[in-house]
Amino acid sequence: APSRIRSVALQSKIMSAEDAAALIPANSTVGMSGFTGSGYPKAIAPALAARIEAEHARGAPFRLKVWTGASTGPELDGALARADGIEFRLPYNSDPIAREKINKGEMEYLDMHLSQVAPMAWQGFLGPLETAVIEVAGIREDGSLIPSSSVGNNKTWLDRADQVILEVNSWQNEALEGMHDIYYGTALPPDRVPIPLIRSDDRIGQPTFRCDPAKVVAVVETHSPDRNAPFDPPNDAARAIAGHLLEFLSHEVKVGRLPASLLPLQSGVGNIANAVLTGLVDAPFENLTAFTEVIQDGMLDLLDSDKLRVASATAFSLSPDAAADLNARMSEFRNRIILRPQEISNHPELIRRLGCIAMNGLIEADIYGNVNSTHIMGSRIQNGIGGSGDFARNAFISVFMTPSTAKGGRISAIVPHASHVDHITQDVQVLVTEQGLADLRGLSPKQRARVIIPNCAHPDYRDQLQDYYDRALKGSYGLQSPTLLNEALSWHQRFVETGTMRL
Ligand code: 0RQ
Repeated sequence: APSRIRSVALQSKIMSAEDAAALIPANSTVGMSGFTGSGYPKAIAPALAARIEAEHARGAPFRLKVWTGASTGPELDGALARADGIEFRLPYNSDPIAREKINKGEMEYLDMHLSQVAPMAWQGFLGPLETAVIEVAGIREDGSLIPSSSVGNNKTWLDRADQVILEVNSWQNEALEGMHDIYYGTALPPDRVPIPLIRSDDRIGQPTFRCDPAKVVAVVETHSPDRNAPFDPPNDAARAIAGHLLEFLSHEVKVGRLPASLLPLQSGVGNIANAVLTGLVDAPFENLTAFTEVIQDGMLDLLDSDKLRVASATAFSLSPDAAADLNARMSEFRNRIILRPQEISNHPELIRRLGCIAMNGLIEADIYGNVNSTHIMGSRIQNGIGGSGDFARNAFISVFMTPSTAKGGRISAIVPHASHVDHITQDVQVLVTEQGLADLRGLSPKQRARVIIPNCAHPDYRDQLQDYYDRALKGSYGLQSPTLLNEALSWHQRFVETGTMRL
């Protein structure tokens, strides 16, 4: 008998990915595992895409509502989007083919706070969930499931779906068993109770998912790697941003506003966030903890250096090299990494109690510190808000960081008026670019503009911003947040028309 499937009852459900995909009803809702490029179903999703293409070829409608933890891999979002098999997608996407479909208006996309997906699925307004398709690292004798390299919303999909399809991936390390903490104490109001987690490394749940064996209609065996893109080595801008931020944190420790071991770190997706973690390896902080969403390469470096004591997250998000390294040394890291459901890893109650230091990337910020994390030129989705809102609003200190320009300098990341707002000024306390850092805490909008423009804007755009602000002080309807309504979005319009924001 296959060693990863220890439940005799479920061994009888083993079948091919094609046969399992055939069990998914046309035009239904599927809750898939997957968070960043880890733990998503790698055999059933492409088999499902092939089935959808065949159905479309004979003129039959077949488009699914696809729910996940966050982004997945090319075999899932890429294959299903290419087959035109997704009618509606939530809550986060970074796949280029799916992104293109969304931006062409061919796919509906609901971009949600990641902590809210599970409780909102339970509220019921998202509709029924016919099928859960979940990658696991193994099935125990009693039918309970050993989670894979991401937890995401799997607990909720398994509990809520009418039928369950399991993909048992033997590529995933067996030493993952025992690393997870699956908390079953959540309920909808009025029955909600406090979540008993006081420190990042508390374990409050169980190591496995429960799963009603009667709901399992298929078990598929795979041996396929997670797919995460490699990180770029930190460039000058990333190193400068990390430098400014580490200097700020040192200063906060010196003046007694942060303890010497800081507070639990949250670090977002992308190269800059990864570079900051790498920078922490050489910084003078010890005994760090992380209460975050994803464990990326820099987080493993920090664990390796013993600067980071423990990391709590919902998923790994590692480059292929780092994933191979982790797999080879999983038992070393086992007791220092805890993977939780995303409704716990990103829970506002816990983030506020722990006092996380949130560090996230952005698309653009305006001179008053409103942050756009999601939309290019106000209308094209990049990825989604992800967990940045969960953390930014509830953090002890909420930091946003970005290179000061994009697209070879043709776009300023600091603009007169954000073309879309994900994080309002109240949720943005520190803004960092390679030019410098703006500590916005306690500042009014006009005071914020006076530090953001000189500290954060690129020299090529600084005068242009200052000129806008000076004229807004004279021509604005009101002077709380001076705005020239007919000019506020003119930088974006200029880029759309001429390919640059420069005058
Ligand atoms: O485009 O890929 O075509 O080159 O956006 O930008 O500079 O590589 O930065 O990888 O850190 O991503 C906000 C997208 C930044 C990310 C965002 C273009 C740029 C490039 C990527 P190309 P960079 P990063 C918890 C936290 C929301 C979710 C989140 C993100 C591409 O951080 O998705 O925070 N955040 N989750 O050229 C036009 C601008 C631009 C721009 C950047 N102003 N105009 N294009 N780009 N700024 C973790 C999770 O939720 C999983």
